[in-house]
Amino acid sequence: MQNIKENEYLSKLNHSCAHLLAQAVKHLYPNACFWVGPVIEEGFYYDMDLGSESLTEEDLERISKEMKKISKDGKRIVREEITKDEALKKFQNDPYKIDLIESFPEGEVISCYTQGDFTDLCRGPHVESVKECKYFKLLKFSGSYYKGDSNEKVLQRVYGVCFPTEEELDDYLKELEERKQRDHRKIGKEQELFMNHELVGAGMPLWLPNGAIIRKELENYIYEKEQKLGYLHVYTPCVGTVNLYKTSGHWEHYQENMFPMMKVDDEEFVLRPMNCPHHMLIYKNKLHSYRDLPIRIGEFATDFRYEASGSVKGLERVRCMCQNDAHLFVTPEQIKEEFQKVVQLILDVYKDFGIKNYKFRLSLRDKEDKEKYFDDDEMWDNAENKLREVLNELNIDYYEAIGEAAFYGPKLDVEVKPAIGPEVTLSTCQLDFLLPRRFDLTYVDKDGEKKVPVVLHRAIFGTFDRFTAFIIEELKGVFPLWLSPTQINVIPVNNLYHLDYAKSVVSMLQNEKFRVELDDRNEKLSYKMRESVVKKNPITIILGQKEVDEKNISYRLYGSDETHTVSTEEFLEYLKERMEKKN
Ligand code: TSB
Ligand code: ZN
Repeated sequence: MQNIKENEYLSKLNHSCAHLLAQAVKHLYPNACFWVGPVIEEGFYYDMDLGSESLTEEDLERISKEMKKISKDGKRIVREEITKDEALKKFQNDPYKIDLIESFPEGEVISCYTQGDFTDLCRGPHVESVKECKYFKLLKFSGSYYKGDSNEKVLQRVYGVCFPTEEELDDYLKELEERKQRDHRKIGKEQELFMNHELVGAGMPLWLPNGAIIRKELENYIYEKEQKLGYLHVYTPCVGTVNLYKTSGHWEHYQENMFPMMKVDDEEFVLRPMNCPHHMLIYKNKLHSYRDLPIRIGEFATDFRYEASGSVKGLERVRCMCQNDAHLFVTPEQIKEEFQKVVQLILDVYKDFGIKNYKFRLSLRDKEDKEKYFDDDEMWDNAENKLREVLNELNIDYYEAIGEAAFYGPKLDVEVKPAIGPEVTLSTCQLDFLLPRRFDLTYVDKDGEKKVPVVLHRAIFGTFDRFTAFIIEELKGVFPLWLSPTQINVIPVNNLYHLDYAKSVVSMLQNEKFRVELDDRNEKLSYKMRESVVKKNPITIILGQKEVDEKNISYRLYGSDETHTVSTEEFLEYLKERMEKKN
């Protein structure tokens, strides 16, 4: 899917279609008032106040029909420039537009666009005539707060998309359907990977047994890799005192992302949003010489972050998450090599999972934003230049984004695209000159002088939550053997004659630590085989008289109708090979 905002004509077309939507709504709901109707990556939306009316699917149909009628009529879209006073007069019946107009600086020329009986305040540009907005689809509607503020009124937001040709619209709708099919929330429910419950709370998913198997395997996988790279894993509490987070600077710069403070006896605690402070204290627990560095402290650490209730999404954006976190304490001379190793680890992991579509983003501070970012221009310039230098030396292809840095330093983020919704950050590697200073960390250098180490914060999976969401979608719910909750499904052809042998095969495989299921229901063989495919079991074993007599195993692989018959030893050998080759 191309980004509509990045294509000039598509952008204009969708913007005009948003006006067309508003015009049709105005015909059907004469008292409707409108807030904003921008173009987004996948089309457009318009926020509107329909009084006490709330929309239904049928309403969308009706609105859509009206839009078609207006489009057919083919009125031209005409631009007009007016003064602020004229604008205030023109839109006097629409409090939302008045609010907008009042926010414009004095003396600014205001433009509006008219098509037939409808005029909208708008910067433009637009297509020439509503006729061009012929191939559109209203996709969905939702509630949205006026100005995005939860204390304000709830408006109705209608989403749509428009293309120049019917074919492009059809292609998009087909692709959208395909993406909905692999949405991790849908697959998560079908395969019983995770659930949510309002009594636990929004953004607090519960991992079900099948999901927990995947998570455990991911933990083992990355733990083994990190161990080989010299990481030392720790366990630390998922709370800290307010003072800990005051020391780190989170309290000052990150509080809006945190759960509120709670008092226990005389102490003030917070649920931690990050683990860096805990790891800093672990570093500080001992004296260090330059010979000890790098020290790499890793943890699968639970964090809590305040995310807006409207933005939480399955496992992808949660309020309780588990980071695959580590903090690397290094000397300035070691930054480049350690950074390179982290990038290499990210690339290795992506290769194992077949992740090919990703972008590196160099996330920098916003110099103007003194609230979000620690105020020390020299430190920031130094960190950003150093990171840029490292990335250039490592020949990494990246783009820069202002205002995306952590409050303590710039980051190299890896962005991926979920099935539905905007891009998210998966892996991250961050360069920090600040926190070691705030925690008074030191090491004794070659010359006997005490120096301050530099910290690299890094998370390869990001969080287990987000990574799992992503691979569910990437793999469309078809997990490789090593990750699959059920690895092998065993079906006896006839329970009367073949069940005993089937049971012996199951226990043999369980002894070899495979996750095996036995389907001994009194159902038809063809039915059970079909169901095994629906459940996306990587391997289905079918055992009949021939297998019983010859002590063989016949199996089918997911996605193939071919049956292979082998001895038990050969089968185990085959399994071993597939388990080792992660991808
Ligand atoms: C890497 N202190 C660093 C750490 O040492 C840190 O917390 N970085 S972070 O803020 O970028 O978070 C790490 C990763 O967590 C992100 O790259 C992202 O993949 C993941 N993440 C962030 N917010 C959420 C969320 N709400 N739900 C799921 N995963 C999230
Ligand atoms: Zn950190």
